[in-house]
Amino acid sequence: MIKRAQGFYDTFDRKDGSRTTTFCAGCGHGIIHKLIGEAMADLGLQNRAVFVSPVGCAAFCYYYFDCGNVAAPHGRASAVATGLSRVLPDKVVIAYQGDGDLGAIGFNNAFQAANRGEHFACFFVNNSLFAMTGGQMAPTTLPGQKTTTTPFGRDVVRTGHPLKVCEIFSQLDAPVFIARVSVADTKRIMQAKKAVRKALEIQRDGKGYAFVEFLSPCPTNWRMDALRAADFVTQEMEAVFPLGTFRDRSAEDAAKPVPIERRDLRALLGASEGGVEPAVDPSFKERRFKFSGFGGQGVLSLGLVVAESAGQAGRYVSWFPSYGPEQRGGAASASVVMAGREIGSPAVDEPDVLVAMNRPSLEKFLPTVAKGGMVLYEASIPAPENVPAGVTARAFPANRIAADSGTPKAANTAFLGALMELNLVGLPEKDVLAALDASFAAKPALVERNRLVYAAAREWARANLK
Ligand SMILES: Cc1ncc(C[n+]2csc(CCOP(=O)(O)OP(=O)(O)O)c2C)c(N)n1
Ligand code: SF4
Repeated sequence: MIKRAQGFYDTFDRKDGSRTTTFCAGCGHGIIHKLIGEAMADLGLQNRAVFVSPVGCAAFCYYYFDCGNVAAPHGRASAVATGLSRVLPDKVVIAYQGDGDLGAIGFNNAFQAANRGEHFACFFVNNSLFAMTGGQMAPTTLPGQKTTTTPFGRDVVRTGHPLKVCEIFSQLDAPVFIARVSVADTKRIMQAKKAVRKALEIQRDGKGYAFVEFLSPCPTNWRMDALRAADFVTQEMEAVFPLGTFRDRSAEDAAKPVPIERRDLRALLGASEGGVEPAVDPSFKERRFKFSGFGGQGVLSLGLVVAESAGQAGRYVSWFPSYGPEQRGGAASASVVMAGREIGSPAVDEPDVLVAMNRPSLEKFLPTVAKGGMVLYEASIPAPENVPAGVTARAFPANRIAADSGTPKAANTAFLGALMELNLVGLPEKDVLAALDASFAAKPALVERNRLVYAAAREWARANLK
């Protein structure tokens, strides 16, 4: 009886309720999955393994492999594996990619990861075409091979020659192991099994990058039965893609450190010098702000001042800017979240407080404001007609106050004064003013001028908005 590989789940329960595998009869993916599952379990790596699925016929690896699983966008499994292995250096990371996925859309990031010698095993399944999408030509399609996009056979003059990934990667210094194997028959599967184990042992031992290419049948898109497809691999594919071990330094190489030094995030962000550690405070209600306008109005800086103040006050805080490629003149916004515990996402889809410094941003973000929320908009913008129920919208003449105070460009600081007067920031004024002053560290002449704008704005808000 054929046994289920140890590294697999007991049953392959799919979202639609079915339990069959996703592969056609005679497909190489199932065999390759089994080799990886067995090796992962035999080497005792299941609890350490994180598997990165590609897009393609093997997109559903996470239905089969009983280990950590992540799905990558098309062509990006090597990039995702790079990130995972760098932040989780104790894990064994496995990227699995088809020849369309790795050889076409994802070639550069796979190549660069190999060149950097990232710490993961890359299993590359070459079935000579894009199978999942119906059998189009891939970079690996053989000369003369018929596919749905080369119905008269691949013409190398028009479409290039088959991409020999093992040979190309062999030009790189960093990879520890590079091999091409086949799953067309039992003898070859046994060779493939050894290569899979070697690649995973290299990960277990922290030695670096390992790459295994599998020549793999796709009877469905080749329009062949399983036996003829296996023959096509051994006779046609092997003639173009010779099997063999292109590099094996696994015995000589020692374990290497992951390529990045691990650093504390706060230190990386420069918060360690004189910074305040955020404190968990369940009583602090999370506040979400959106500061919006066009580039040049200082909306990003306004968000940054509020975020810095929150940091100084010991809150958890995130600042998330968004602006167009032109930076100046285009739409710009900054999302700020402040909380009494770690923040899950810096995105603010439903702000509690919206500051809108121009009309397009008021029109764009007004409908998103949370019930009970407050909108402050520049008073020269026509009053909005569709203020959502439960939301308060107040006009505030920030431009005029800034101009009357002698610094027309400081309308953003005027908004800060109004927010403080209306108690919408929820932070001690000393922290807010310290952050405001610090934002002009490079232009000290502006410190006092912005203080004037801030004070005038508070006064106006006290008299007119309360
Ligand atoms: C960004 C993006 N572009 C295109 C596609 C469509 N697409 C899905 S699978 C695939 C090719 C998969 O071929 P391959 O990597 O060789 O895997 P196989 O299906 O042969 O196992 C393509 C182009 C997609 N899902 N995402
Ligand atoms: S289409 Fe080809 S690669 Fe995809 S599951 Fe079927 S046989 Fe396998």
